[in-house]
Amino acid sequence: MHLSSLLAVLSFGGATLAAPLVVQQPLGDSGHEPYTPENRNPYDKKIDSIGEKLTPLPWRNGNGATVLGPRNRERERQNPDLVRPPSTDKGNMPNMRWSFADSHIRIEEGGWTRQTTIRELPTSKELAGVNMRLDEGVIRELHWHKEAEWAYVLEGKVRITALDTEGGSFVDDLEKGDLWYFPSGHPHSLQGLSPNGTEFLLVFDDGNFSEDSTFLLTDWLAHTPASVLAENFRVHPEVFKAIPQSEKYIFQGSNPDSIDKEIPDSKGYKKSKLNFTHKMLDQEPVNATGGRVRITDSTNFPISKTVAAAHLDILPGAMREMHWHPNADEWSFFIRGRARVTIFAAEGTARTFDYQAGDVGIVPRNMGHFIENLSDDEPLEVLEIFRAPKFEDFSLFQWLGETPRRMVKEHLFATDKKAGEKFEQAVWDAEKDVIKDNVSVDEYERKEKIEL
Ligand SMILES: *[C@@H]1O[C@H](CO)[C@@H](O)[C@H](O)[C@H]1NC(C)=O
Ligand SMILES: *[C@@H]1O[C@H](CO)[C@@H](O)[C@H](O)[C@H]1NC(C)=O
Ligand SMILES: *[C@@H]1O[C@H](CO)[C@@H](O)[C@H](O)[C@H]1NC(C)=O
Ligand SMILES: *[C@@H]1O[C@H](CO)[C@@H](O)[C@H](O)[C@H]1NC(C)=O
Ligand SMILES: *[C@@H]1O[C@H](CO)[C@@H](O)[C@H](O)[C@H]1NC(C)=O
Ligand SMILES: CC(=O)N[C@H]1CO[C@H](CO)[C@@H](O)[C@@H]1O
Repeated sequence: MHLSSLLAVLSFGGATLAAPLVVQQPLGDSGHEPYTPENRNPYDKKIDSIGEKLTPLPWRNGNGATVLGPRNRERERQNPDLVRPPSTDKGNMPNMRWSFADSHIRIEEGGWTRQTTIRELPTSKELAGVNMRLDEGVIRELHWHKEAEWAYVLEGKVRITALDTEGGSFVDDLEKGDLWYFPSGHPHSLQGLSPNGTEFLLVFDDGNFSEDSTFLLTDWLAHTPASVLAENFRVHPEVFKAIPQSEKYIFQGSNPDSIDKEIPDSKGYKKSKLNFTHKMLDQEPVNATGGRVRITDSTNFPISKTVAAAHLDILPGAMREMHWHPNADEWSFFIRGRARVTIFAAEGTARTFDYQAGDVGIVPRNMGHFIENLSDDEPLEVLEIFRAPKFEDFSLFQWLGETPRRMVKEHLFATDKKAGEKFEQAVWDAEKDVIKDNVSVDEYERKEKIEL
């Protein structure tokens, strides 16, 4: 815990939220040759092996040895805290990291898809993720599935269509930073729009979901006798002689017209009373000293009853404070930057993982953790996603700050009264500092001439 951390108690949607971002102490002097027998790193400070172009070696405070056998230097560089874990890491913990770069890609006409499910990452139990790209005009065909679908648009523009249980129709065009949510079983379609189509992250509320086993319009019709189709639609069976013999799944379509021109003009057409979409990045952020947080759950996106999410911009030099989530496993998706995360699993067990753009991270519910910026120049952008109606977390800082001070000191500083006083002081100062520093996002943008 960095004692210079700052705490802000901010209000969001009526609930009190401890500011999850805190300013970190600068990266200490790990030396220019951190992976040598001579190097000492008593505080386990992080090392950006990618930024500093270092290949990690398992030397730690004089212990360890070189690697003689076969090596994958790229992977070692991506995982500096697996090759040389902090000395505080202990015990067994299942894997909590997966890169979409390691997922099989299904290539189709004008698009592709790849998934991270319980099969790729066994700890991905509550949620499964799919990364999909649809070029201009390309359609992910009309379909449904038993899982609810939540999505975040990563790039480009996409048109979605859906039907609700009262026969109400929904059509909307979305762009980067927008969300959609289709409740379980609701039929829908997706289409990439001009000029370059779209790419998005889909999240399903079951880790065992498979993007290959959804219910598709073409698949159903191809497996229904033509006589039944004729009876159902009251036309001659000949009408169906040219329909696809198997599923289309993803295919090139024509560019759609505006929504107004495309919706059916029949008397039976009904507009849905529900809103399946939400503009997450247009939300007013909660400003913390080290970044910004946007939380979207069923309180501000009512249809999203089973998925809650937080979008975090963590500035270079900042960290998402030590915390845990009481109501669901965390399924994180890293959009940009690099991060170090240590997960504490009780019974003296802790393990550190490193993440970068395109990675998925899991933190099982209730396990303590933090997210540190591991990059010198790039801000960190992360989505934290949960199978829950509401975003909930507990802040270690807030807990200790709001517990009687004697109690805290007797736990941590019984043998060092001076340190106990310093700790107490840090808490006081932190509360004052927050007000001074709460515009640091703007200052950062002005100074660096970048927009987050
Ligand atoms: C679309 O893609 C082309 C080719 O990759 C690129 O040159 C162009 O800038 C893109 N347009 C937009 C609006 O992103
Ligand atoms: C996942 O689904 C498959 C196919 O439906 C099933 O065989 C398997 O047992 C399921 N696995 C888990 C962990 O639920
Ligand atoms: C849905 O809600 C969003 C606000 O997040 C709004 O911008 C959008 O216009 C709404 N869409 C429809 C079709 O009502
Ligand atoms: C957060 O900061 C942005 C500018 O960076 C500002 O527009 C917004 O009003 C602030 N939000 C709050 C809740 O103070
Ligand atoms: C930031 O500071 C200003 C001025 O001190 C204050 O009015 C505002 O409420 C603060 N915003 C937050 C999100 O703490
Ligand atoms: C520990 C830390 O703060 N790491 C880096 C995050 O980004 C800042 C700003 O660029 C760097 O100075 C830090 O070294």
